[in-house]
Amino acid sequence: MRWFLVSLAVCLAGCLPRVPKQRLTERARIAVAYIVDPSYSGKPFTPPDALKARITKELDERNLEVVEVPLEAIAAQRLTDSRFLALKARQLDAPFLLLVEQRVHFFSQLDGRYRWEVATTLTAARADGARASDQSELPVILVYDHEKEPEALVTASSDVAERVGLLLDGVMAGAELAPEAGWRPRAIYFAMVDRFENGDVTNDGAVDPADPQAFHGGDLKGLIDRLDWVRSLGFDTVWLTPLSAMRPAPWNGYGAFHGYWPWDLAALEPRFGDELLLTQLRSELDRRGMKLILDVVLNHVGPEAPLLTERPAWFHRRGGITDWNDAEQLVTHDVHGLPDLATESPEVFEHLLGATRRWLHPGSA
Ligand SMILES: [Ca+2]
Ligand SMILES: [Ca+2]
Repeated sequence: MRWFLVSLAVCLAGCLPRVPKQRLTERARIAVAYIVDPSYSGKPFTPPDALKARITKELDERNLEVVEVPLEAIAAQRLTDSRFLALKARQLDAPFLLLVEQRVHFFSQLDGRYRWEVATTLTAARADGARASDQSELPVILVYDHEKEPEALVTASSDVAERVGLLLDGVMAGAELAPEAGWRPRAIYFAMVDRFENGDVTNDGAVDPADPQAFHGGDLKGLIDRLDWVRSLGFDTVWLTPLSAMRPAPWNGYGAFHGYWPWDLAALEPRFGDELLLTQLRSELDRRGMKLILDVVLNHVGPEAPLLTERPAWFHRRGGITDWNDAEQLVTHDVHGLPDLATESPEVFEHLLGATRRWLHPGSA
């Protein structure tokens, strides 16, 4: 999952407007609200003063004076949109608004050092104008075991503050921002391919619709046949369960039909059709102005997948997760017995990236 988030951050960073650094001729107020959401459990909190001070400096350089809105004003809201509206409702004649939402994840331990990630969503606007936003995932390396979320936030503060500056430059210059102008799904239809529609019985293999753990025969042809119906419900985007070749048989009594037990990440599941059909699905969606989201499993392989014997060193092999409050176990141990890939290994990373890129251009070598 990680490389996907990184590529998302890179994309959105690229979307930040390229405008010169701005400075107001007359000092103006900016209402700022901060919130750090807990990664596992607990209540939202505010970031350390050092991070706030770094952002205040960045805004001050643009002649913006920070008026901080207390956490309580937005803490009851869970979504960016509603938090921003709550901030707007509280702003005191400030012509500019800024919402800073963060989340800190423990990622892994590397050579005695601790790797964290600081995820930040920034939303800014003139009080009377359109919103602009920026999302980033910043990796942070900490040295000591006792260093936790606050230290990770402080370490990331310069990068976060610089992104605040760039975002505000765009808002102050009135630049049209790509993320707002770009595509956003209106509604996403999530289809479990094996269970959605059997459009071609010749690819079924062994199926038993009476057995909830067996394959039921759904495929890409069935999806294509039903696209008009999906669109008629108001959906403009289809999200499919993983299409890669999957474990062919149940395991411990549980069926493999869902696709989250990959067998060969780069190959299309033959029960679903072939790559020509996937390309056809893509063009049929295009024709209807719809988008496709593919689901790719990067954390593990299916039980007893060929990769386990082909590349034994690519797996953590630390046993199952026994403590769901242990952040390191959550990342490096087997979830429900699924062999956990050592995604921090460059070789594994390249394998996952290469296999995933294949899905962007089906039919290519
Ligand atoms: Ca079928
Ligand atoms: Ca893992």
